[in-house]
Amino acid sequence: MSFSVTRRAVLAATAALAVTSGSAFAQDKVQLRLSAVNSETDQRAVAMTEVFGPAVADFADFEPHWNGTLFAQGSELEAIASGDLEMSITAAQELATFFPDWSIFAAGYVMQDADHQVAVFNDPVMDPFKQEVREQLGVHLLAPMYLGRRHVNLRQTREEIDVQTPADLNGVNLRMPGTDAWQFLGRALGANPTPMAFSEVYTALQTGAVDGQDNPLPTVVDSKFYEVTNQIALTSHLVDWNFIAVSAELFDSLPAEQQEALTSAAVEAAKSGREAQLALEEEQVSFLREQGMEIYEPDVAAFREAVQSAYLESDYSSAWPEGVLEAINALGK
Ligand code: KDO
Repeated sequence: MSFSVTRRAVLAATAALAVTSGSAFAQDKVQLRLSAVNSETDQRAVAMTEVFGPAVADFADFEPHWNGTLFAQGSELEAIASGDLEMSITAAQELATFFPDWSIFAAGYVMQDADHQVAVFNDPVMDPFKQEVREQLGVHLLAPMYLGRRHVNLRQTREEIDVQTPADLNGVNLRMPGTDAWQFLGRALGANPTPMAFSEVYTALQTGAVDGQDNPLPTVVDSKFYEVTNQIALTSHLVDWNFIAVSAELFDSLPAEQQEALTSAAVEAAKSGREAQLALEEEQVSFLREQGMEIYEPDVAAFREAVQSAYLESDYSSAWPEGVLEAINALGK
């Protein structure tokens, strides 16, 4: 039996095959390279890998690069702006180098806790801040990531330095991240801040190049800073947060349903990471004490008073738009 197969029939069969097999005819997936300096075991990395990546897998290839292996700390935003990177986990302190008014979100003793961060990020008060980042830097902020309560972590024993008030940090060489906003916070705490990339902190503590550093307990554990330090004064001087950031140009190129899927994936990942980080903060005081760390409460009121006064008397607060600090405070407890 002979039969002629028309060209139309072949094309129809091929198209049907492509649709069912999702092969070459399917839309190419968008590439999402993310660069961040935290480790792959940090809760932010776990959340992005286990929650965000799978949630966008239908239309995006999520490609995380941890430990600063793709871009150095603080260079990610410019990489996104120049089109060399699609995503990062950025910080208010990094955004403040481009937009001074962002320093309000990096100021000591302003953000109160994880819920406060979510409330502020989703409140209209934040809209002008997000808009200037989007319009002037080409970066779209998807969700806030809880990093945790930053404390003063020193090589010295409590017998050598008992941290009760900022006066006790006089002369202490405290590593702080590199931007001006971080250095100001180190001085407001009473210390001599040393700018240094996160990747160099362990060795600097080990060699005594610095006396201490400030990070949340989960970072002290994840980066094993407890191996090279002896005490933590629970100053809680900054309830720190990061932001899941994506190229605005890339985001705008996606169809609406993919924009919604990307946003909800980031929100869900941030929620997952926040809950994990809060649980770690609860349980790690005892873990760190088991490692021999002296952990204690200083005179937090004295630190709060000194730090808040330093900001209010500084050029930083003069860059804060009228009424924003009050609006942020009103969203807290
Ligand atoms: C740090 O360098 O101390 C810091 O905590 C600053 C944060 O903004 C963030 O970059 C963090 O490092 C890294 O994600 C490593 O935890």
